[in-house]
Amino acid sequence: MERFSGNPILKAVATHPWESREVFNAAAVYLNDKVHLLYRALGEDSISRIGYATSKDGYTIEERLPYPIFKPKFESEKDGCEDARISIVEKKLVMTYTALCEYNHLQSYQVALTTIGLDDFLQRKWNWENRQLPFSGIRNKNAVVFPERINGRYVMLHRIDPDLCIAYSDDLVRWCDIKAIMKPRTEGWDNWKIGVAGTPIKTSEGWLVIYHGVRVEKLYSLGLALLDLEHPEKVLYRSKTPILTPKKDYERFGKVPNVVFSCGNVVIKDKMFLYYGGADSVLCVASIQFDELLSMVTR
Ligand code: BMA
Repeated sequence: MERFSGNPILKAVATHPWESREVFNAAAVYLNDKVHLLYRALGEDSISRIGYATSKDGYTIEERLPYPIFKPKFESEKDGCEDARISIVEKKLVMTYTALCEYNHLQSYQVALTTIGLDDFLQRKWNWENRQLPFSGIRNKNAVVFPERINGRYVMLHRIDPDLCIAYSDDLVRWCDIKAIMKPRTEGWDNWKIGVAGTPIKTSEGWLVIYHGVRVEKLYSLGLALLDLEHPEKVLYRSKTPILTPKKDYERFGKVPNVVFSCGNVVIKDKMFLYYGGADSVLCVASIQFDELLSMVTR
């Protein structure tokens, strides 16, 4: 992966109380010739909200809204809406995120899901609908919905510690057939826990999935997997080495050191753009020719 020389592309804004401390981990979607980024923002009150920025070329931020476009509404997410991921599914945007709620300093988190119409999204009418907890009471996070139904059902990847899991639904409301499809390996870059990064990308060879792997020393890297097109539980390939691992100062030093963590990727023409948080403090981008990426999983 080639890091953008202008990284980080987004930093906290001291004069915006809701995003004055850290801005990182962004969902990304390419629509109407623009990358739309929905990033995690932390401010004075330590509550995560979602901010919004756009880029035409994938690297340069051309616009950034001064207010959050999504914030906690229910008790179950009162301490933060973290790590949005977005997919376009049947003319709707489906956003998954981590709902955080703390009781007596004990963190409880779970997957949450909401949708918004494409027109509303593009017109910046932030009418988020159907906000819900797909696995109410189950401690999990890192969820993303596939951009199309597979064998008639919606499919979601998510993480029940420490595995990358799958779930299916007929209506985006009730989810079933939950199972782990990838587990941490005993050695290497993903030996503690793993979770999906952004939306799976459909290719002729299978679903290309970028995922994060954590080493027991708390080093977060990103790697690749390929899932079967018709049976996404079947893992066809998994990288032995990461495609991105913390090296630059903005990845090694920050609120949580040694972290590259991604919630979003887009393909523009022949390039894949990977948006990632550096050390849970700033938002960065790296890119690669799509052919090259594909050749890594089909070699
Ligand atoms: C995960 C999430 C991410 C974060 C990562 C590294 O569990 O909380 O938002 O980037 O840990 O700290």
